[in-house]
Amino acid sequence: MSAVGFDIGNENCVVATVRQRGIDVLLNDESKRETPAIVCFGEKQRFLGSAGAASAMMNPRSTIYQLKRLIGRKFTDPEVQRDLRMLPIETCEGSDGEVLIQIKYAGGTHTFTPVQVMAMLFAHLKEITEKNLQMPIAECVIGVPSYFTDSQRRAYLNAASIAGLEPLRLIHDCTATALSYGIYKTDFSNRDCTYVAFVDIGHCDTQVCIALFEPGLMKILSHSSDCNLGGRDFDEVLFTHFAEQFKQQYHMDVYSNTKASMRLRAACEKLKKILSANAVAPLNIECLMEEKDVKGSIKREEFEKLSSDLLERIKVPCMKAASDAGLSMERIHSVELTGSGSRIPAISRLLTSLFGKEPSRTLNASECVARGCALQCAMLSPVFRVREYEVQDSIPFSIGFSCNDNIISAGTNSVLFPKGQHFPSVKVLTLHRSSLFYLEAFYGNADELPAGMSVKIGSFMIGPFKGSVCEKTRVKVRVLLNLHGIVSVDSAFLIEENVHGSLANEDAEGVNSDLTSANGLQNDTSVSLTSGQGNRGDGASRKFQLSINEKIEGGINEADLSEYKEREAQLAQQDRIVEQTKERKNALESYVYETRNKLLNTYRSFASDSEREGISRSLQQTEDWLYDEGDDETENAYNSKLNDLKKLVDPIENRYNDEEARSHATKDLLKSL
Ligand code: ATP
Ligand code: K
Ligand code: MG
Repeated sequence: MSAVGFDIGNENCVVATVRQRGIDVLLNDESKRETPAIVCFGEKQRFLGSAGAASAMMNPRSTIYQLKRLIGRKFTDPEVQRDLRMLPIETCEGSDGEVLIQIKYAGGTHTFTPVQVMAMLFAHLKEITEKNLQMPIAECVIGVPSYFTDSQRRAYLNAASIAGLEPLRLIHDCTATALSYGIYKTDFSNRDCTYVAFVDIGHCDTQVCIALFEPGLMKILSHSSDCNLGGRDFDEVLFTHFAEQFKQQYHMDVYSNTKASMRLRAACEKLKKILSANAVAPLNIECLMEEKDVKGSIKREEFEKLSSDLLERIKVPCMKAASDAGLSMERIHSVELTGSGSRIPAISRLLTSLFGKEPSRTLNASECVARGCALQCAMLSPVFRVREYEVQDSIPFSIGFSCNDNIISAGTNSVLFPKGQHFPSVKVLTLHRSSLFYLEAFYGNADELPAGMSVKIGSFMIGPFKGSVCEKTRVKVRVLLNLHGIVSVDSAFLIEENVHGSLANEDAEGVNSDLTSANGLQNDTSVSLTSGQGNRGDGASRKFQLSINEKIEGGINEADLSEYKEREAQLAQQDRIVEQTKERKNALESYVYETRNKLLNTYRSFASDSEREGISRSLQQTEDWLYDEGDDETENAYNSKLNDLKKLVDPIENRYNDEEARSHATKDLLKSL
């Protein structure tokens, strides 16, 4: 058994597993620890991960990257539109408002949702894992940004399920990082409590959390983020700078040319990385466009000046996280800086002045999320024994419920799950209803959400009520904020009062049970919901289970999901066939060359002149065929050509083998004499 963790970055994915001793990061097909989050559709097959990155330049219009930006979002979302302008792929709006990606592939135009494409990436990561571990896997933990909404989280789960994965948890990236930091830190035990800030600057986003470490416990006090601030924004600063410069210098409009833009962007990213270690960096691109070579250079100082607005913006989520945690900067014991986007030296300087202490780099900046995910997977999986360690995460957005436009409030809160609430969490609502009703779930504060995200989560139809219920009856609804940070209505019961049995205080409408934390889920004893339909036995009241129908914003129904699964299986099968065909073609090619060689050497004295001539002719014909109509044939065609050749060559090979065996036997015989 193995516990698996996936970090799905906008640019790079990392896979980690927990084995007997410690956590390993797995290598992909190219022996790299990071796998590009790229899906590329070639002429006949898909290229995933590293292979996708290698084919991207050749297939710019059928290469999908930055998937994290599109999944679970609406096509008309201004942020999505802004991202799509940077991607050279064809897209349109689906019937549910989702993004549809149109790809020319295998002789036709195919339409995929971001969920389907994410599933392809998941399937690829699953394959990397299975190759490494040499066994099938399904259970895993997947990292998600804390700013992901309900629909984005559900989209990840759907993608995972299409890929045959069973996530035990979607865990916030920063929480995973904090876990991989905290579980090995024992020097905390001496203090009462220690506050640590985690700052992750990735490719497209910046995430911050403040964690409290106590012996055996880690509590996330706050999450904050800027989902539009990452390494790619620094690339864009350089891109704009040089595009402008080249306009003046070479009179070329890079923006007008897709390939030139892609190449300049890639060159700017390289330049930025060079500037992290050097005071000045050169830029040279041959034949950028209109057959012109371009040259330029930039100093680190100038780059920092150009990116001063971006740098300033990093402070915002840091200050917000501290203030949401109710902490002044002095009370934060240390700052852990992660994410490869954080390697720009100016970022460390900025954080040093903000927090009043230099950020540490105790953790492996690019692997800590995946490691934390793998650890969490081991902790959740019953087959692993991991040190007792409690993880308490908190939600970054308030979640409310309403019924017939009346907001259901919990105590002084107008929301059911206030921001900062620990989860998983269960709330039991008591409502008085006489017929079918709807509960609406929504984000309680639009300002907390990333710009452009809808506050709607979904609606839950409760009922119909069986038989005739004339008077308003008590209905108990269990609302769950689960381990993935997804809300749902877990169960609903109609409570039929026995006139004498009911307790006055239970008659009030409202939230009459608030069971928080992971343990709370098991300790939910105040309402016994396990007994199901029927008599409760004590004569006080009877409960009847009501059916629940959920309609989730941007959700996928079962029929579509199984269609996507089937489609993914077909595509995977198609890829396998293409790979096998390539392999058979190679086998035939090498057989031709090897045999030709052997005829001149080892087989020479075992074939007659006419045999040699005949075989040579066949070899030549096969070679010509391979270059001509046989260049693109089926697996069977290659196999049958190979068999035809073997029929001619085998008699000679047999003679040769017999002779070899005879001479060995003679030698052995001589030796034994
Ligand atoms: P995200 O977390 O936003 O989804 P990700 O996890 O894929 O994305 P990372 O792999 O953490 O992102 O970081 C990728 C970013 O780090 C890229 O923008 C890359 O240019 C940048 N980067 C990598 N090395 C350096 C370096 N030496 N100096 C500056 N930036 C770097
Ligand atoms: K990553
Ligand atoms: Mg990341």
